[in-house]
Amino acid sequence: MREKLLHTAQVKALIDKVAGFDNSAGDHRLKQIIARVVTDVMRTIEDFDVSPTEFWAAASYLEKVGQSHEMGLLVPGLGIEHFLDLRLDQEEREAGLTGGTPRTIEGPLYIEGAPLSKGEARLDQDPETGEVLFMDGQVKDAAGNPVPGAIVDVWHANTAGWYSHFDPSQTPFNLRRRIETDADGKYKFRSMLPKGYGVPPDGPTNALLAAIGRHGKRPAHVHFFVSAPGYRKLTTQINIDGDEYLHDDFAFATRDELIPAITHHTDTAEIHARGLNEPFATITFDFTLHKEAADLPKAVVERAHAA
Ligand code: MBD
Ligand code: FE
Repeated sequence: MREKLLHTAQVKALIDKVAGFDNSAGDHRLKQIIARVVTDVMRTIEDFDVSPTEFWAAASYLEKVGQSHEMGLLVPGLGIEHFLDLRLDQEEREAGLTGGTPRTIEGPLYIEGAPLSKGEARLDQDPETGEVLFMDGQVKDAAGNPVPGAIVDVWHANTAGWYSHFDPSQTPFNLRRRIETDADGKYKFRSMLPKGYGVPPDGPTNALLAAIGRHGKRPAHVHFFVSAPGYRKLTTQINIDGDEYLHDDFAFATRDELIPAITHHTDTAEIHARGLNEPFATITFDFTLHKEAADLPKAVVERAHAA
């Protein structure tokens, strides 16, 4: 068998220099991480006999992911954003924190600064054909007490599966709102049932997924940040039950506790009572927040947002 170059003194010395271990400047933890990542890349090259041509194809692939602003798609598509959630869950469990509404990934399509209103909001401001959705619920603490003054920051796709800001055909902040819970911790909104999302078919994320026999589809979902002073910020989503991709999400965000019952109302009197002429849907979903405490991992994830 051919000798593994990675095990030679020559390559070990190379990696030490690459990571800056031969100097005392810089950050030690970063040096360790760089050494690990570079070693793992070299190991992959060696174990799979990756040719230089193949390696440069991978390098230019990553360049294209960046140029296409698709890092936010590749990361969830490779399961890494979900893995980061699993690690936070694990750290919380180890600190004795259990229960509450499960977190799930933020995804790449949040925009800061959506219009803020008290108690209720209407999210759809652009004309759409589809099913009207009324969603309501309560923000509670772990003991079941209401949390008034919580901010429910909600965003979702339109009936074609596109998000405002990223889709130039929508007006700013369409389907994006912040709702402050009322004295009973309650929120409610009217919107349009979203359609599932698919990564751009001609983009680099889809190219990789297709090359490994996968798709880039997400089931229809609604995103939330729920926050209140003294509580841990919750990043989560609910799924629209019945979607064909419910348990086949390319971003691995579906969690059993995040699939609320959806009721489709077809009764004419009910429809008219809502001021509508077509059947509509309702979802009730409560959010349970944990109190902030020492020795817990940071619940707020800092990341760059489009603006
Ligand atoms: C989305 O709407 C989304 O939520 C994720 C995680 C990835 C791509 C599009
Ligand atoms: Fe999304």
